[in-house]
Amino acid sequence: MLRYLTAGESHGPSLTAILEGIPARLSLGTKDIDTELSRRQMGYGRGGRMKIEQDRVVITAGVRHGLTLGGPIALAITNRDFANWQDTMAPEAEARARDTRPAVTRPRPGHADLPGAIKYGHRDARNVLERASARETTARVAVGAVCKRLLREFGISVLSHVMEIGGVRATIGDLPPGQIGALAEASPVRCADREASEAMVARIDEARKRKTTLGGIFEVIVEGAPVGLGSYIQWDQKLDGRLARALMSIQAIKGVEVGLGFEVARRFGFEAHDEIFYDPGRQAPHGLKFFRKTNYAGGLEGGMSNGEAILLRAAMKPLSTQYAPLRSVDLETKEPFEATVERSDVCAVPAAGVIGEAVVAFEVAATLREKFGGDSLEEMRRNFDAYLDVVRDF
Ligand code: EPS
Repeated sequence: MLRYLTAGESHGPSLTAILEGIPARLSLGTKDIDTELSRRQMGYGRGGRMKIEQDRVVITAGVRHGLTLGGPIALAITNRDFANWQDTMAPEAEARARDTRPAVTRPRPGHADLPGAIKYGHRDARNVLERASARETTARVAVGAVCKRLLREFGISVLSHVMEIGGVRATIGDLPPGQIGALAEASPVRCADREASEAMVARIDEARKRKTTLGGIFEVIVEGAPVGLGSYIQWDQKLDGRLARALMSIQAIKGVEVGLGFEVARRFGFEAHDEIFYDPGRQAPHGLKFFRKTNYAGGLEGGMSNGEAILLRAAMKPLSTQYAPLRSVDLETKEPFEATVERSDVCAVPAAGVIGEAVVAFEVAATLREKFGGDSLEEMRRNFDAYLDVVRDF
């Protein structure tokens, strides 16, 4: 079983993740992870914090001489900003007397502040927001990077691109996923449509001027997944359900679509399903001779991968921390208030796409581990190859 946990506060000393279930003998270096961490930090619309942080991983367990050992892998990423928050975030009781930052008693609409403070009995919403913060996604991207490394061994790749920011929509057309990915990497908002990219940047500038924030939509594409990951057998084994939960669990995500998504509800049945064809000479990397000419299902049927590309989209709300805040009520005085200025990002949709890749990579890797098992990479590969032989001859 592949599983992970993260720990860490936004302005605490560091973020930590433990990932268990990666087979032994997978080649893994800090570079594999750092590349993904820096991709998450880019994107037009980020705030001042990203100038402080230069996320780098330290692998503290599970890897020796560049190869995984088969035990839990522990990953740590230092928060450079902690240097400015030591007394505020120190674990020691004595530090409280030295902390000059006032308690956070003004909950932001849309943030975890109010329900979190009531639920955990905190009078200072800092005790909530530090963990609820999207800074936590750094640890998830580190985990996702290891999963991507494993997926690559089996010819599976995961990429993302931004489709919409603040109502500005990209037109992508029928480009192959690899090209969409490459164009997105070259765009300041990770959008494959150059014109839309520029309009998105202008929209972000407008939002900054208006002291507000913007959300948007990104798409994650998984290429090369073999047919049969996930299962229809039980509700919690359905890959589409697991992917939707994973994406929805990213901070600020409010909607997830698979394939056609909500559009499928507006069509007749004959325009909603992907007809099945067979070509005995087909040279698919995963061996499947059956294929589709459309991909309305987004590569998922009956909770299983069907051999086509997996297509997922997620909608992100505008960030709740704003320079011109919405109306709220002070937790202590119960008085209404309107203004507190907080450092914040204007738009984090480009980063959210990278995080989407990470959580999707984890779920796909988890189903791959479930299906093919193996304690070492070699054993896992033998099981995988034996299955592909069956798929090829089916
Ligand atoms: C965040 C608020 C901002 C963001 C942060 C998420 O941080 P700060 O309060 O320190 O200015 O920059 O995102 C990150 C630090 C990150 O690494 O993505 C929040 O409240 O969620």
